[in-house]
Amino acid sequence: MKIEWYPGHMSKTSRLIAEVIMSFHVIIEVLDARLPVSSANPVLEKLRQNKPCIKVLNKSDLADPEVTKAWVRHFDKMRGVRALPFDARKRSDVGLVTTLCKRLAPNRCKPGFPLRAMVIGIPNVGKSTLINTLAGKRMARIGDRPAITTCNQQIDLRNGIMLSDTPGLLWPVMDDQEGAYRLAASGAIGDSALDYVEVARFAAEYLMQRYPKLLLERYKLAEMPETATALIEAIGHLRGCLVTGGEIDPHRSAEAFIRELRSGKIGRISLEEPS
Ligand SMILES: Nc1nc2c(ncn2[C@@H]2O[C@H](COP(=O)(O)OP(=O)(O)OP(=O)(O)O)[C@@H](O)[C@H]2O)c(=O)[nH]1
Ligand SMILES: [Mg+2]
Repeated sequence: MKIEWYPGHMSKTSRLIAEVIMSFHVIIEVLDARLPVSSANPVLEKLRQNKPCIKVLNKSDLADPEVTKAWVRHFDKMRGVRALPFDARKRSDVGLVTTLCKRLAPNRCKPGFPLRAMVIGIPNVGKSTLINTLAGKRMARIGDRPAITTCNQQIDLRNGIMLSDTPGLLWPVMDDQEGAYRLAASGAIGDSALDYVEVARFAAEYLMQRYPKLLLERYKLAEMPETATALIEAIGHLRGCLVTGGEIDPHRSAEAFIRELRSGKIGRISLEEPS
């Protein structure tokens, strides 16, 4: 099944961002640390042009730490880009973002000259969480499913910085379907646009190759099943995902596996690495 998800509010958001982006001084692009390339929106990259940009590698608490280090080295080679591994829920991490914003727009943050920063990124990546942590209180609605924020919201941090929260944005045509499957595995795509069995098979194949030990430990397997389908069946059996008659329910098994992957229960996993 081809994955494509572009609900109506996204095309409206895309137009709105295009209209106002030039009035911002810094762009804070929130990426998923587990898939920093697949979670980078090519439309936003184009709209941003040469605006100073902080790439926040969020949810790094769920990603493989060695791979995240390699991504930071990769991004820091790019001109005008600073990458920060991040956990947006942690207050201790957020000071770095404000310091970096001020460094990137040194003539702002003065009385009458607020620094305007726009927080952009794909759905469910943690934009509103980052804003709430920066503000020190719950200003933006958050939730563990995509498309929680559906319109722009301005938040005054009261330290000379004005932030704009934006709805998660994907792009109309997803040519890179491997990337789309990574996005689906991470939780950025709405349930209506994906087949859990296929996404679970895709993720299982990758994990069997790259993180076999974590799978064997989590599911207490003596040896790795030969195929991704057999692995998901074994997980379904273990989690009691059965239909009447005692057969394994493939859909519930796939969902159970994806839920555990997304929440980090299998371990710290990155779904892509710098080539
Ligand atoms: N483990 C982990 N979870 C996070 C982190 N940041 C955010 N989350 C969780 O990710 C989920 C989505 O967070 P939101 O802040 O609503 O994401 P968003 O990017 O604003 O999503 P949309 O408004 O739908 O585009 C919530 O359940 C957060 O608690 C993080 O750094 N680590
Ligand atoms: Mg949001």
